[in-house]
Amino acid sequence: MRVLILGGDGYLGWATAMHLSARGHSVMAVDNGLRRRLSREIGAAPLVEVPELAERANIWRAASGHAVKVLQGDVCDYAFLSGVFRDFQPDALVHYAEQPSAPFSMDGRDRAALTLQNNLMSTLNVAFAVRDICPKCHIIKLGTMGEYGTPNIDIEEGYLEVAHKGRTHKFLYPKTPGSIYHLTKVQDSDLLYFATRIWKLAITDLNQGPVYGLETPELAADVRLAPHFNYDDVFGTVLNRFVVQAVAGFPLTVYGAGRQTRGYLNIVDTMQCVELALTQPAKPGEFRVFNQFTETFAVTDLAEKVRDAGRQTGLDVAIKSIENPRVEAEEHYYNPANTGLIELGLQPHPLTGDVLAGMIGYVQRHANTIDQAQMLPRVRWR
Ligand code: USQ
Repeated sequence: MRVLILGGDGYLGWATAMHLSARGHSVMAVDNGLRRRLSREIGAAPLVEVPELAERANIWRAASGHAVKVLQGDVCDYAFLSGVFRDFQPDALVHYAEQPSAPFSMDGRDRAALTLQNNLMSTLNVAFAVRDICPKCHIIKLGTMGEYGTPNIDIEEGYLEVAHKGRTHKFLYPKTPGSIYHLTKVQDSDLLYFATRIWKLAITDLNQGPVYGLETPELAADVRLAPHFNYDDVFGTVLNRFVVQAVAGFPLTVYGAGRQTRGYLNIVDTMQCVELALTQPAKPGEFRVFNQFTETFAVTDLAEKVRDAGRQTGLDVAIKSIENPRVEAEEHYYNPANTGLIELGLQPHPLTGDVLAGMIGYVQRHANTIDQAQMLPRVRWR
């Protein structure tokens, strides 16, 4: 298939580009460098500086023999995006081209506006480019489990059947997001649901939980192909942060009571899920939603797992609860469904001691680059 990856330079975008090209798809990765620019702006260098996208594509080609075409440009620029569609004629696209950080979106009016503008305009442009240029192109959009929030009932996959005054109707599951970033993901899901009802586009929404890890099989070819791995308070996700904190000898920063529970997955399972959605696409007019995670953990469960794995490798890891900079429930019911991707064939990689030991080992090899100033949270929700 001809697969367009929007946001192909990010933590997940580049790994996806290599993964799909290794499986024989013709892949084009598009990126405007927003993620690199924003992390530079807030002084959050990744653990390892990875080469620019075009250079990574050259390294990948030399190491594997597989080509990834690369284009620099902004998905919010419709003239640019429609040109890409006319030239490349994708059969499918994976839309990662969004500002992905909840704390960044809560850091004042301008960053909230950037998040809204970027995430909604990129999604609107994708919908129009598919409708007007490649109407058969299957859209795979990265959503988030955080769209649902933490309701006091079971979370279903995408939809909820509501009985009201003797009649029933199936609605998109009601959403209660907890940051401006998560709110934009609710809004772009709504926009794309609209595009399936009115224009009969074929769309899969992958409601993903926080991702951890960095060891994809492609990485073995050359260490410079590693994902863009941030561990700061804005772009780093919690487990990746805890592993770096453990190696740095910094107490693991559990926010508040630490019973906040989320659905997590290893980056290798993200690759599997995207590939399964690609090879078994949604139908025209279908807005198909999957909850993309493999296991649920409270923050304190993760901290304890990292502490135990650290001890096995001789690290003395402390855990410290600090004041929660976010507004979120710290004790709540959480029971989300996630059978859809399993039914398509997902084989989960659970969070084992070996997985954590692998992550700790990688971070230890780069421990000299760790910046202690990235450990404590700087952005407050209120
Ligand atoms: N947390 C801590 N200590 C830390 C960092 C985070 O206790 O040092 C807590 C947070 O308060 C939160 C949980 O860990 O309760 C998860 O935080 P996170 O920063 O790993 O994840 P989040 O901000 O929700 O966002 C990440 C990605 C986002 C994706 C989302 C999936 O950045 O792109 O959409 O995970 S989900 O969380 O399911 O919405």
